[in-house]
Amino acid sequence: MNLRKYLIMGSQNCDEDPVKILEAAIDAGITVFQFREKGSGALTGNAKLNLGFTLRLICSQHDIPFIVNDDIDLVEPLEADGIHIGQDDQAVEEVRKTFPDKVIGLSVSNQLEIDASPIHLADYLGAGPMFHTSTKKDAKKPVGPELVQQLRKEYPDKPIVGIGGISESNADSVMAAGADGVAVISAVTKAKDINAAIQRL
Ligand code: TZP
Ligand code: MG
Repeated sequence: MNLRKYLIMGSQNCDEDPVKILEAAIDAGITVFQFREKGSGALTGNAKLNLGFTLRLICSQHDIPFIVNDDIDLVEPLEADGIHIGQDDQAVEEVRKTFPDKVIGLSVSNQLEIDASPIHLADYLGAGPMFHTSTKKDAKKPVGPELVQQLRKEYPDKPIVGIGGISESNADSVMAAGADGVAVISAVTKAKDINAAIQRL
């Protein structure tokens, strides 16, 4: 899976129609999409499922891998290609057992979490927050691209994306630290010109 330009988004991140934002982002060259309908203002129940279906269909039509965040229950109805889990979600071992063939992404924020995680069961790692972010209210302390560097040293072949506060002005430092890609929310959803923002990323 090409992790280079990884867009994460839910309706709560969008000031305009998420469908339009996803379509513009795909046209501009994102390589993977994560549906993260979560936090204040997020849809729930059928409204969440319906938006998921719509975004999933758009990804299918453009051959963009579709990952769901946390929501184990959405994996099957949305025929997701994978699931991204955090340290406080269901254990990676269980998720791997339930979905032997899906892509599993795992968030790690520090060395303690790295040491405590079954890294070998994850297909890729999300490392961060790299920088300060206002998007995730309960985000942990920014750790900088050094975390990517550390992971790259420990796991030379593991796909890694940096996440958190990444913009066109700092993405290069995350890539230089050894990341395979950058995962962004607001750099795309809040961009005045989505095409230009993704090109510059
Ligand atoms: N996990 C760690 S930071 C973060 C998530 C979901 C939010 C990233 O949002 P932004 O707008 O790219 O900083
Ligand atoms: Mg989570």
